[in-house]
Amino acid sequence: MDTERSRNLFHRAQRRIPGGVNSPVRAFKAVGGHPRFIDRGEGAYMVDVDGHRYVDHVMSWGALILGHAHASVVADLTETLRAGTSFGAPCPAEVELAERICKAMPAVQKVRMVNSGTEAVMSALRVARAFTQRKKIVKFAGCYHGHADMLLVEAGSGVATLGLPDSPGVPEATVADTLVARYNDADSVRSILEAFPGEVAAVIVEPVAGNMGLVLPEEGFLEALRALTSEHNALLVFDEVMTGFRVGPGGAQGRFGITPDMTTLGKVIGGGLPVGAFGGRAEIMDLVAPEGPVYQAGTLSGNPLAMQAGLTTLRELDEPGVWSQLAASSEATVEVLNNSAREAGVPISVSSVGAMFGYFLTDDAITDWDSAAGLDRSLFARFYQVMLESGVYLAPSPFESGFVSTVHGDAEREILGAAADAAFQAVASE
Ligand code: KE4
Repeated sequence: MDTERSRNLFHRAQRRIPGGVNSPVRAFKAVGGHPRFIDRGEGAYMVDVDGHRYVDHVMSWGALILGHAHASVVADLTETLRAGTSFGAPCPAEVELAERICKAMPAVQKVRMVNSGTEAVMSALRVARAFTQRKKIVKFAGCYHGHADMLLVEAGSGVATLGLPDSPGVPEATVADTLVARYNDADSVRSILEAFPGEVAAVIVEPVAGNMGLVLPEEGFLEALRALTSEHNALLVFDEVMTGFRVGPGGAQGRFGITPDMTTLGKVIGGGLPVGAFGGRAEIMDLVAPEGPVYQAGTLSGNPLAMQAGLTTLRELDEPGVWSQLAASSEATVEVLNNSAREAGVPISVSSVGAMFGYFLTDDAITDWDSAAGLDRSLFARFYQVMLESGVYLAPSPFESGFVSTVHGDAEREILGAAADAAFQAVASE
């Protein structure tokens, strides 16, 4: 596959951008070779600058649930753009999007828009600390909640991909109040809460973990977190940046019937434009300035373009049958991977939930970071490269999830199947 233009662009980029990318996981460090520079997205596809077309299962890390350049999103954004890009003042779309989010997730009585998931999480935890007047935060090894200092502790996603234990530049004092539990192990949370009575402000969790590969919550795990946090007067924060409007119309909280105290969102609610949001019970959110004393602000928060892209996306998701179609699509996608790997004799375990899916190239059960960390990274890299050469663009890390959109269909699964056959045969024959 001739990728000269991408290679040259990457060489140029590395002179002026750290690692040649604006977000580490894109650099292909975990899979070798060089990233593909993308010229355009078309529905379920991306086309790189060398003209190669790929079925895209990254979809801007989950944001593009309608696929690339969806006609309605482009049309509505174009119209919005003609009225300007940003006002630095309230606009009607912010109100409508807030109302939509609160209707979809009744646990969110009030919501504040921000510009990234990181910003949403750091803001939510500031409010949680203010509301409880406590300092400690519990997170789970392998979960990723953005790059705010206090959360760069045993994080998943790009931190895990690069094998970074944590990050230089984060003062000890900043993470001294961040405690780490084990995903799918409620006892590890109970132990922390009992060891620090009255000190834990919040337990933050990815209700479906998407940043150590896709790891589903085991039966009773989320319910146990709800009970434990209530018992200890700590807030339960669902980080739904990835799962919100991805695993179902009410997010993971709707799917699993759990009422968190706070929720963070991103990705889908911005339709591919920069966005994040944090929300929760009104009594908690009324602490946020200017209603209350907890300061949080943002120049472009709630800007008309991101709000419109999010609104149009959520409106399209209201179409009858969309969610069952999305679930069927991700189930069919992992069935293709599973069948192809089995045919080649390559171990694989697959899962899907709503419009997201995961696969691990092992028969071992992956239930937490300890089990995910042992994955064979070189096997993944070899598999990845053949998939890419065969026209399928997957997340370039075993510690990520896969995403489908409303425009992934049989034709795309045909391409996926052919690519998977080539990739699994290749790794099996080594
Ligand atoms: P951003 O700051 O990247 O918008 O969101 C941070 C974040 C927070 N919470 C969860 C559950 C997330 O998955 C993320 C970001 N997801 C990664 C993909 N695993 C973003 C991709 C990247 O870092 O380039």
